[in-house]
Amino acid sequence: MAFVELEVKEHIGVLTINRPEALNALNDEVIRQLDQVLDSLDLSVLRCLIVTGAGQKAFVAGADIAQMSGLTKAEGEAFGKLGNDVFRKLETLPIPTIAAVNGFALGGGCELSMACDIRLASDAAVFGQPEVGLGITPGFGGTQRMARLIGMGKAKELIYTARNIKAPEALSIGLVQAVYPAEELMAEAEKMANRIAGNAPIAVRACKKAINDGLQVDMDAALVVEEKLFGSCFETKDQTNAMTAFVEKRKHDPFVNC
Ligand code: DAK
Repeated sequence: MAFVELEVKEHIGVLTINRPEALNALNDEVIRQLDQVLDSLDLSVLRCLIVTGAGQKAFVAGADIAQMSGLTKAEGEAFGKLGNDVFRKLETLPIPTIAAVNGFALGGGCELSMACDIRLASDAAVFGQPEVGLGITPGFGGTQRMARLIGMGKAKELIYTARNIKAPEALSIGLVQAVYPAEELMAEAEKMANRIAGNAPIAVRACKKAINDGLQVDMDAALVVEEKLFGSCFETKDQTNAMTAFVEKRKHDPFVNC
C-alpha cells in the first residue's frame, strides 16, 4: 500500500500523503514511506517539490492518535525522533518545497506544512496544534518551527490553547503565504513551483540554504554564509548564460542546473 505517492511533472514533484480513510494521519509506516520517497527524489531533475494530502478533507489530520495512545515514554521519544528526523530531511531538502494545504493540518499535519518552505492554503484549510488537549506536546518540531515562523507570543497562544484556526487567520498571522479557493489550490501551487523552476536552480538552492543556515547564527556569521553561497554561483553555466545574455541585451538560454 503506497501511503506516500510521488508524481513528477518535468521539474516539479508532487508528493501526496495518501491515507484518506484516516484523514492522512501519520502512523510510523506513513513516516517511513515519506522518508523513502524523500531519499528517492532525483535532485538532478527536480527543482521544486509540492507536498499535499489525498482527498478533499485533509492535508494531514495529525500523528495517528490510535497508534500513539499506547506508547511508553521510550516509544514516544522514539516516535518523536522518527518524525523529527524525516521532517528535518524535508526541511533541509536542497530544492524549495511548497505545502499545498487542502484541508485539516492539525498536530503533525501543521508541523509537516511548517517543515516546507512555503505554505499555500485552500479556503477550507484548518491549522492547529491540538496536542495539549491530548496530554502531550507537539512532537514533530511544532514548538520550534511555529515560534520561528509566526513569533513566540502567537505560537505560545496557539499551542497552549490548542485553538484551531481557519485559513484567513492563518494568512493574517503569516503562517501561510496565500489562500485560494479549494479547486484552484493545486493549479496555483504548480504555477508557483513552475515559476521557481524557471529560475537558475543552483542560485535558488543557494538562496534556500542561505536563509535556512543564516537564521541559525548571528548576523556577522550569517553574512559570511551568504557570501560563500553567492560566490558558489559564479562560473556556473547558468550564471554566465544569464549575465552574458543581459549584457548582450537578449533572452538567456534555458537554465541547465550546472
Ligand atoms: N489519528 C488517527 N485517526 C484519525 C486522526 C488522527 N490524528 N484524525 C482522523 N482520524 C480518523 C478518524 O478516527 C476517523 O476514522 P474512522 O472512525 O472512520 O475509522 C476518520 O479519520 C475520519 O475522521 P472523523 O470521523 O473524526 O472526521 P470528522 O470530519 O468528524 O472530524 C477532525 C475531522 C480532523 C476534526 C477529527 O478527525 C479530529 O479531530 N482528528 C484528530 C485531530 C488531532 O487532534 N490531530 C492531532 C493529533 S496529535 C510526538 C510525536 C508526534 C506528535 C506529538 C508528540 N512525540 C513522540 C513527542 C504529534 C501529535 C499529533 O499530531
